[in-house]
Amino acid sequence: YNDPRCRDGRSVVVHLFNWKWTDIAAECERFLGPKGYCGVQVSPPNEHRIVGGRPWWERYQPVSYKLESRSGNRGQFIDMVNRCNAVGVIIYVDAVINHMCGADAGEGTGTGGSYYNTGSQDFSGVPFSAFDFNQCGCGACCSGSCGIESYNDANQVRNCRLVGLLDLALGNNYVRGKVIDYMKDLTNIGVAGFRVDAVKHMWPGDLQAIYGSVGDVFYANEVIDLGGEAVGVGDYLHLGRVTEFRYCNFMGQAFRKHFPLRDLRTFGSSWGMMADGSAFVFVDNHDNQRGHGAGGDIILTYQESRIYKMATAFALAWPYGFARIMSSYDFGSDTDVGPPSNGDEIASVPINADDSCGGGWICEHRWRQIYNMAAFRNVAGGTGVDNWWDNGSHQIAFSRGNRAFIAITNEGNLNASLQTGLSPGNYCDIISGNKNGNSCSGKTITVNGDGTANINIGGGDEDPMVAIHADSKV
Ligand code: AAO
Repeated sequence: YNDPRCRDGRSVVVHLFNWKWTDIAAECERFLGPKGYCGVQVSPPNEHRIVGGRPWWERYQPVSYKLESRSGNRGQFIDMVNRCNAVGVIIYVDAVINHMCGADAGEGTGTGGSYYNTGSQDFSGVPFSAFDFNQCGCGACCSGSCGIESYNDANQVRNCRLVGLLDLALGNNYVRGKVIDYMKDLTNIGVAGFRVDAVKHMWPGDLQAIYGSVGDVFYANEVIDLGGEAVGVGDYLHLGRVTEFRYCNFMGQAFRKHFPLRDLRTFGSSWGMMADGSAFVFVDNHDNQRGHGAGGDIILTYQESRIYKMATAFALAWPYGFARIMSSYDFGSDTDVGPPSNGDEIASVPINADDSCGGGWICEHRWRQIYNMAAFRNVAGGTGVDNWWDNGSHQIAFSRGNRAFIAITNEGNLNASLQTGLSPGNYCDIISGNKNGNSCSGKTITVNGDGTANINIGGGDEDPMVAIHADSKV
């Protein structure tokens, strides 16, 4: 369950949040495959509720397991999986299996035309009825409001309604069977794994039974654990990788200078995070970039692009966890607003001549400093950290074995002769430019016969860091 199943030494996945299937298929072929990305996490592909104003979060309110969502239909989904797989890019599905739509939804029709009625708890497209949900009034859920009133009560967390969403009784064989059928349908199509939503709100035993039937694919379990609650990541470590939300906070604290970068020398499980082989890591996700879920102001996002690129470069250079890049659309300060659209239809992502995106799509994964660092992570492979250097404060440098080297300053100019671990030669700095054949559009760094190089970075540079690796030799 923990193996991400990346192909050809690839190591980084991208969350193409709310993209259409047709656009993702094209993006695999024209960009993700060529740049060496491992895969894509896609938004929930199942039929969902249609909420007025089309907020992004309507995708987290299932109405059935038909593959008919705002991102496209079943045929488009299958075509996307096939075309991405064909260029070595795998697909993970965001599986929303803890609940159906909000109890407040009433009667309606989902994106695939299925009728639902939350009063009678009927979901005709599955079908589910009231027997298939945890009921309140101290049946399964024992809280006055039917909702989760206390995160210190594991029964409430798992049996009551997360933000009012009708809570599926996953202990019930019929319900499990429907969920298993949905997930198997996806793996049969060629999906390589799942990001499983709201895992904290499901019993480990229920998930074990479901994953056991779905089979041996990749599972990234979403559990927000910053400590101090009845349910934590430790309950799920046998079920695949688990989201490490402390990582987001540490990255925010480090690059906002709440502590010196020097301290990152030991960054990893000794910081109270889970073991390297269990961790699913990211600088921000679709919730905490907009103040949903846990995090708050400490989280770094595209909206503070300079330190966001610095934190992402460190994250991709540092050998801890399996890494995901967030690819956003601009939401300004509206934390509910859905993706760029033409009416109900999600807009296609226009690509500019400089590889960036237009039309309100941010496409962090297309920022040179980020996609080149994804390649850096591939080149570094399984090597460890060597040649650590720091100035005692906010300047650091290290190599990954003899494969790759990075230096970052988050305060002042960095001018030093540093050991890079690399073989002698000229290297293209992949932060300031791209290598094209034997030329480099950015800075060139010379590694001397003894592996040292003069590193000069201005504290006020657009990107105050340099990175070179075995494949960036010019
Ligand atoms: C929408 C509306 C609701 C409405 C509902 C039903 O916004 O007003 O009641 O529909 O009609 C997303 C949106 C929701 C949306 C939902 C359904 O974020 O706003 O509700 O779709 O459309 C918890 C869960 C975690 C979850 C997170 C958002 O544990 O699993 O809430 N994330 C996933 C998805 C997310 C999605 C859902 C689940 C639902 O990624 O996009 O919701 O499918 C604590 C707990 C966390 C808890 C947070 C927030 O965190 O630890 O477990 O996350 O609270 O409730 C400090 C603490 C930290 C704490 C935090 C916040 O930082 O250290 O632990 O404060 O209190």
